[in-house]
Amino acid sequence: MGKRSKSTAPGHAVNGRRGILAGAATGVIAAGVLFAVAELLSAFFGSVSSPLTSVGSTFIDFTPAWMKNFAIATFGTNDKTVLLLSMAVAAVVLSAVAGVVARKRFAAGASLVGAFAVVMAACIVTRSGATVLDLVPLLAGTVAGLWALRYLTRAGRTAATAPFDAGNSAPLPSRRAFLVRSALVAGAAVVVGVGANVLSTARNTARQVRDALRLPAPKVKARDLPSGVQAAVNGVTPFVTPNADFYRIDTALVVPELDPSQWQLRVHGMVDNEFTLSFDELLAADLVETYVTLTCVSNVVGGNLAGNAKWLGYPLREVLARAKPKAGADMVLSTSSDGFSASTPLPVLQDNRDALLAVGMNGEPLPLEHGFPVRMVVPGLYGFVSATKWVVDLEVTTFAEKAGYWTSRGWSSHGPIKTASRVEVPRALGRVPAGKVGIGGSAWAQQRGISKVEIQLDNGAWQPATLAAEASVDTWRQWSYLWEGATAGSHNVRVRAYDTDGTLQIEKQAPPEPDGSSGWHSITFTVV
Ligand SMILES: Nc1nc2c(c(=O)[nH]1)N[C@H]1C(S)=C(S)[C@@H](COP(=O)(O)O)O[C@H]1N2
Ligand SMILES: [Mo]
Repeated sequence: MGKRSKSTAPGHAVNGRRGILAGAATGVIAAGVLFAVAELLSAFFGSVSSPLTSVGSTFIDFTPAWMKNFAIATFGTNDKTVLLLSMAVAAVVLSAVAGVVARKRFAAGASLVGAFAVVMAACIVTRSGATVLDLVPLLAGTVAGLWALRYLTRAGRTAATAPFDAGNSAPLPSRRAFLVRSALVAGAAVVVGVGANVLSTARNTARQVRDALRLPAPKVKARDLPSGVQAAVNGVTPFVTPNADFYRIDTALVVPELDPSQWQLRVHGMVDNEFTLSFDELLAADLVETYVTLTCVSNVVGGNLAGNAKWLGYPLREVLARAKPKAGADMVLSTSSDGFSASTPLPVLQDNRDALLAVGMNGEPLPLEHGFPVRMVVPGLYGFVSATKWVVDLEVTTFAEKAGYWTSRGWSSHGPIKTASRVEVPRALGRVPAGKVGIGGSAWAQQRGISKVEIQLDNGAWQPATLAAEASVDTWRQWSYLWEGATAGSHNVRVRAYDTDGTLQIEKQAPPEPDGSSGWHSITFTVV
């Protein structure tokens, strides 16, 4: 440092602290150009052609189970935001390195960018449904990024080799030129990036078609909810979860945008009669409406990865009856447009439960995030083995032959829902006034139903809670308990449920992996 004024060879100045900063900025701006151009073009080629989307999705697919569990446990349904932020940090660091290297040896820096592009290309072409054409946006982006890298690296070198003006802190013309050029290129990247965003929103025909779609009336309407399904305690979860509040769990970094007029369901595999179903055919069939509580296997004890909705759809039993499964088949592998898959036991889809190819949720077409235009809903099974959103393919096969997405990542192949119960009021660590304290929550044992819920106050005797009305064995059931003489201080409440077979919910604490958490939920609150 401080030797800059003596340096004559450009190499020295190029490596100074300022040089590194300028190189890093050059690299980051060039990456911005690369991604902005690629995103703009990907609005025309489809979302797999977006390097950001495909790299992120590939990362999600290769995330080890423990990391996925950690992400969901720590960030819940914000896990994708955290992934995007981490990717942004990684992109900034890698592009800064490329920029610094390019400043010293342009060919080396450019090769680094090329190497990153090759990795991104590999992520793109290996996505489900991708073709070589999907490489066009990345290719164009890389050319633009390399141009920006060269343009700014040259400007930066000229600035660095200009004589250092020790007495004057104002930038010399060549330094100012570098700053101006950097700002111009960065500004252009931002404008193109924003344009890409606007364009892809405008071109989202799926959303427009969805908003204009009117679903047919069901052939079999859902039974009216009995009065009293909602427990008489303020603050208990709404019995029917509004679509906007319904938990969302999936591997899709970008929500698939399927146009119903292009949608087809291919039914094939070990069947006598393969066929494809169009969306119009599906809507013309005899649709059924039913309330089902969906539950995620990643839900921890007391967690909120569960929701209850009124679904409208076509019974999968009918789809399979038409396909005529061959003897020996024991599983249906359902696959989404973005390559997720779930293994559902064949008998479950053939018995008389309301397993649906769903098109409606709470009286509306499915929201895009919940699988528009068609998803599966299967009462009694966790979502990861049954609830495929954006479903496009049903293959009748065997568990011996095929495995679903999460099964090949350390989770179980079958996923019956375990009996669960939770305290929702009072809130954990909440404060409530002394006197009468309302306690309440939800319990579920889909397909079996809840027959009894008990609570335990401050490790005392287990006491029966009051059960709210039951809508069906496939929906959650609320419970409440009025604690009359609550005294000031810290208290603890535990809950446990029995299904209609009389089987008590498992007491042993277990984490979600591999087949769902277990344990009795317990919270602490303060009476003031
Ligand atoms: N295409 C697709 N479908 C999917 C998933 C997914 O990652 N991709 N996740 C499943 C899981 S693990 C669950 S719990 C449910 C969640 O459905 P929801 O997001 O509508 O609540 O969707 C299932 N269907
Ligand atoms: Mo899940």
